[in-house]
Amino acid sequence: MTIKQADFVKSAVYPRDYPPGMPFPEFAFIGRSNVGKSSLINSLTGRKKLAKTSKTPGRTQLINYFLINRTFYVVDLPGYGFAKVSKAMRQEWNQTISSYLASPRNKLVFVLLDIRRVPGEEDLETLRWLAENEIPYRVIFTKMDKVSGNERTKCLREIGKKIQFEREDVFFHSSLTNAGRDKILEEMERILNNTQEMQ
Ligand SMILES: Nc1nc2c(ncn2[C@@H]2O[C@H](COP(=O)(O)OP(=O)(O)O)[C@@H](O)[C@H]2O)c(=O)[nH]1
Ligand SMILES: [Mg+2]
Repeated sequence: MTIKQADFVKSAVYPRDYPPGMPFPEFAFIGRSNVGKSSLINSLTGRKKLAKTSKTPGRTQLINYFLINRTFYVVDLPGYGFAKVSKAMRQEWNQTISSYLASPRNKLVFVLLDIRRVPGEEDLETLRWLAENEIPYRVIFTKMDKVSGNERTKCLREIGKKIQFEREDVFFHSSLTNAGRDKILEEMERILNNTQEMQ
């Protein structure tokens, strides 16, 4: 799939603010703050500044909707797990994320995990929640350029102690080199051609 057009649609917090779901299906990107969600969206769309990236974690508090090729949405969700915000603020973000996940949208969720980190409680909760609620999802390991082949194996072994996954069901990506991008785009295209695989 080639992405020819990518346009920012709107930011939202509450389901009533989401753009109309029909007739567009959507791919949502979720993960801890700083895992590389916005960079991945930019890499996939080939647009360097579509989604705002940041060295300072915890910047995106809103759900950002982008319309791709006028046929589907890409959704940049607020990052979870950022320690340096107040408890009240964190609860508000978690509420924003869980309302989104529970909303009856035609969606598939990409869960992003940093290849170098053992998944945290919030990652595990997200994965459990998606499985329990039968929301289709895929895992993408980010920042692959930061590990060598050996380190990658080691990291995957550690991660494998926390979450169960088949090697065929996960994706690997680097926003620096764009490695892994085409596999993810192929999967998105495949799913768009079988939208019954989405929730
Ligand atoms: N080396 C490397 N750095 C990355 C990669 N993806 C993101 N980053 C960096 O990680 C930081 C957070 O990225 P961002 O996309 O804003 O994360 P978000 O908070 O999940 O949206 C930024 O400094 C990015 O440049 C990657 O694949 N490789
Ligand atoms: Mg972001």
